[in-house]
Amino acid sequence: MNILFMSTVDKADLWKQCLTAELPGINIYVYPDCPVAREDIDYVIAWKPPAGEIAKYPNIKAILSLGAGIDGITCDPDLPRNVPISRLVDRCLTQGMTEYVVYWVLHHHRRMDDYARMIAAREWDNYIQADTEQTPVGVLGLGELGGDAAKALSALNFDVLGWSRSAKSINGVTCLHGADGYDEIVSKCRMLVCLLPLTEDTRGILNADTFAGMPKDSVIINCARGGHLVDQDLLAALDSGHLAGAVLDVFHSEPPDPSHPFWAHPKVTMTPHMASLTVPQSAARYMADNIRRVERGEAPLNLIDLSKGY
Ligand code: NDP
Ligand code: OXD
Repeated sequence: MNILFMSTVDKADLWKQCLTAELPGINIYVYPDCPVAREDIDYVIAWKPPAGEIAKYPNIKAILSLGAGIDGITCDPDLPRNVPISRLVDRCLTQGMTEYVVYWVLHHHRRMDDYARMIAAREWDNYIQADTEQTPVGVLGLGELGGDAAKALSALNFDVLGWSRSAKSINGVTCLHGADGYDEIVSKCRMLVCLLPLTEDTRGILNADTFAGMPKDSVIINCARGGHLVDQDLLAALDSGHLAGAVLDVFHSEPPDPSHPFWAHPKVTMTPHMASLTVPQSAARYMADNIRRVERGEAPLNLIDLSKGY
C-alpha cells in the first residue's frame, strides 16, 4: 500500500514513524517526492495541498485530512469529486480546543487583562467578581469541537448558548439554530466563540451586523477560520468601544501581513493557529483505522459532505 503525505506542516518524519507503527509494511512518501507511479498511490494524507496536485493521483481511495477543517482541501478547483474525504476527529484535538476556549473565556471572565494593566501601573485593587451563572457565553458550531467546549463551559456553570445548522440537544446548553437562533445568541452573549467550519454559508459571519447585535463590552473568540471574520468590521467595533476585546487564533492569511493592524492592537490577542494542534501519535491511530475500514470496503469515518461544505 502506498500513501502520499502532502502537507505544509513540517513533521513528515514523525508522521511516517507513527503511521508505520500503526500500519507495518506500508510505504509512505512525502510530497513532492513520489518514487512510484502516480497511479499506484492509494491514499493521500493532506493539509493545504497545492491546488491541482491531488487530481494527479488517479487511483486514490480516500483523502485523509490532517486537520478537522477541510476548507484547505476543498478550495482546490480540481479536487476529484468522487474520492471520499475524511476529516480528523481526534480526542487530543478536541481536548486541546476545549482547553483553549475555557482558558480564554476564563481569562476574560476574570478580567486578567485589566489586572495585568493594574499591576504594570503598580496599582492594587480588585473588581467585583462576575457570577458565571449570570455570564452568557455563546458557541457558534456545536460539532466535535464546539459541542465539547460548550459542555466544559457548562460544567463551570456559565450560561452556555450554542448554535448549529440542525436542531440539537446538549445537557446544560441552550441549543439554537437557524437565523432566529443566530440573532438570539448574538444578542445575549458576553463572549462569543466561533467554532464553525468555513463554508459559503459561514464565510464572513463575524461582521458589523454581528458585532452591532452583541451587548456592549463583549468579547469575540475566533478559533475556527480567518475567513469567518471581516477584519475591518472587527477593528471598527473594537475602536468604537463597543467590543471589549478579541482573541484570534486564525487569520485570512497566516501569518498575517506584518502591517496588519491586529498585531499591535491593544484589544486583540493573537495566537498562531495553535488553539488545537494535531498530535501525530494519536491522529495516526485514527488514520490507520480509517484506512483499514476502506480496505475492508467500508466508508471512512467522518466523511465530508461536499454539498454542505463540511
Ligand atoms: P464539525 O463538523 O464537527 O462541527 C461543525 C458545527 O458547525 C456543527 O455543529 C454544524 O451544525 C455547525 N455548522 C456548520 N455550518 C453551519 C451553518 N451554516 N449554520 C450553523 N451552524 C453550522 O467541526 P469541528 O467541530 O470538528 O471543527 C470546527 C472547525 O474548527 C473546523 O472546521 C476548523 O475550521 C476549526 N478548527 C480550528 C483549529 C485551530 O487550531 N484553530 C483546530 C481544529 C479545527 P450541525 O451540527 O447541524 O451539522
Ligand atoms: C484545523 C486543524 O482544522 O488544525 O485547523 O485541525
